[in-house]
Amino acid sequence: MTQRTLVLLKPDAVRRGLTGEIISRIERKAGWRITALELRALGQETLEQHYGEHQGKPFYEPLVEFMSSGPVVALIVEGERVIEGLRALAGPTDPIAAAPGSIRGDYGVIVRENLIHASDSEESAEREVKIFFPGRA
Ligand code: RTP
Ligand code: MG
Repeated sequence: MTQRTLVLLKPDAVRRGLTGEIISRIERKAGWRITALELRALGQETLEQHYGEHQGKPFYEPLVEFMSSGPVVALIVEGERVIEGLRALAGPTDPIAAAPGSIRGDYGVIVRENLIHASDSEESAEREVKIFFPGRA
């Protein structure tokens, strides 16, 4: 099943110089292709759209502050079962609970600063692609 997903390399990944390492893990997966890639700063409006499901939760305000603390790298990745695959490559939200070998498990400690976002369903992927790459909707 060929799918596409929206990935963000979060400001901590950019600041720490880990984007090349993370992108190369994605590129090495057989048959997956990066079809869009951009370094960009995220404004409040974009973040409200992207993380709207979390509005009102205690971690929402610090999350938005963190996500606007520096540029992110936004990507579209396409390929076989890429939505589930990228969530597996990233690991669980809490990096301490993430297995070594996953991106969050190898590089993260803090729940908020967990390096990478990847869409969690086909519906989320289509919604998020529209937010970050409206020309590709
Ligand atoms: P994401 O949306 O960024 O791909 O991450 P996720 O699905 O694994 O986690 P989600 O529940 O959607 O949470 C979104 C992001 O909010 C931050 N977070 N902080 N308790 C906390 O401090 C807390 N919980 C979540 C993380 O950056 C998480 O990835
Ligand atoms: Mg999420």
